[in-house]
Amino acid sequence: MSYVDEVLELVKKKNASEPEFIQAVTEVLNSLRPVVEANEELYKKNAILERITEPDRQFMFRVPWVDDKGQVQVNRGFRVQFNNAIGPYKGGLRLHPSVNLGIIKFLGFEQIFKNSLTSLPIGGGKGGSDFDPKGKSDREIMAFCQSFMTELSKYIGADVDVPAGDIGTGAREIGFMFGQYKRIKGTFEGVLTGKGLTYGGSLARTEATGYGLLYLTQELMKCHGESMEGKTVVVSGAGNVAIYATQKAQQMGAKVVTCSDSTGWIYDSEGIDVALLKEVKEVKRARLTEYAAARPSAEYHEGRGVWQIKCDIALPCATQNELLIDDAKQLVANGCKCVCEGANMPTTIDATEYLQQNGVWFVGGKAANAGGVATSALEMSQNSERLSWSFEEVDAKLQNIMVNIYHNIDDAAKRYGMEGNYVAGANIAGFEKVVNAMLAQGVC
Ligand code: NDP
Ligand code: 2IT
Repeated sequence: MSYVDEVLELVKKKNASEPEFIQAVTEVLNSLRPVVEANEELYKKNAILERITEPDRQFMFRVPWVDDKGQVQVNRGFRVQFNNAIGPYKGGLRLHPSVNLGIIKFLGFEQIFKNSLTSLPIGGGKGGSDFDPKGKSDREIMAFCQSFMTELSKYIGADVDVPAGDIGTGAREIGFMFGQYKRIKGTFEGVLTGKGLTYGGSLARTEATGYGLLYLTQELMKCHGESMEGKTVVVSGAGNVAIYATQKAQQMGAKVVTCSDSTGWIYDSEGIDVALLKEVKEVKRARLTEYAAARPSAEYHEGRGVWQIKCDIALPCATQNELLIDDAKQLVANGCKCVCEGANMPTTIDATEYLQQNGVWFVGGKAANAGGVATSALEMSQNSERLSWSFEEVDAKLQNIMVNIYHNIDDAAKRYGMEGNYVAGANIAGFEKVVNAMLAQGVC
């Protein structure tokens, strides 16, 4: 049995109740086969694959808080510190009722390779809770965030582990958590990113994941002799990533015709009105039915369905496993040329393979959505030097990072005879840097 297969078997056995984690590890290890085969003796002797698939440590803790009726509620909190070979642990905090250890581990594992691809010195981690922010008052959100940070503060720090936003965690939640960290520790430090602009946040961090996704997509199109101008784009999600992906795609001259949330989706023949979408989702925190009610060109549909709309480019920006094999078939049948992932692992393995086999240019989330965490690392740099850069300066750095990521993953795929396989290219390029650091640092 090959070393990759041995470790895959082991990971499946040891983590049998964590399907998303097994899915993420399977995708990465399968695509690393040529690199591992070229260095099999060295990697095996140093147990590189066993070490990279086992978190450095994982915390699980009780989060008690009092709701507006005076009732005590209890949630479960998580932080997985996966790998700090190239820098402090870095990765978001997800607040969603579906959160469990396996989901946080899959996200933390992916973060190792994504963070390495940014070219910045950040290791991989992730956290969150099964707390559901939907329908909660601001006071309830604050009560939860303060309790969550009371425990989390024991494990993080500006040079140790720097959390940020993810699903359900935006500027409001980061603000409450930062306040509690400061209160407990008595230090004002860049322990979280995605902070408000008045207390150490970076300009362009809010936009960074969506904008970065489009900078990479544009470079990919350009390298295939195409442009974004006049293209029809289908986006899923209606949160931070989806909103700013839509805005940047439109600035590039494309027409984005869909968005979706956890209950339904919108088809807007005139193109999504970003200002209205922001009002509905960021200000009112309401359902997409409100978007449809305010916009005559928009149709609202219950359930899922954006991938059935004809498009040139599809950008999944909601959550994991939201683009399935039948969706991939529909996209190919409709002539879609390009799929770039704004979300983490939104496309299942069989759907990914179908898209690749049918000539769709497919870039996975580790590369395509790395602009968010890259800009978080730029926020860390600004905090360290106690300065703030202009929007233009941060945005220019972000563009440069995303263009470089595209070329690095393209080159890595070519080096191993897999031209056009950007999934393999991203995993290989991300892995190479981390493995070199791990080998240099000895057994740890
Ligand atoms: P938000 O919470 O801002 O938005 C998430 C969106 O996806 C919402 O529209 C939400 O619907 C929808 N959604 C969430 N869960 C589900 C579900 N189980 N089924 C259907 N729809 C769902 O999160 P973000 O935009 O920040 O994150 C979106 C994705 O991008 C995630 O995969 C995240 O990990 C990834 N990502 C985020 C980065 C960031 O900087 N924020 C960076 C890199 C990746 P509803 O409105 O109903 O809740
Ligand atoms: O998935 C991700 O890369 C994020 N949620 C952003 C992490 C970060 O530290 O900015």
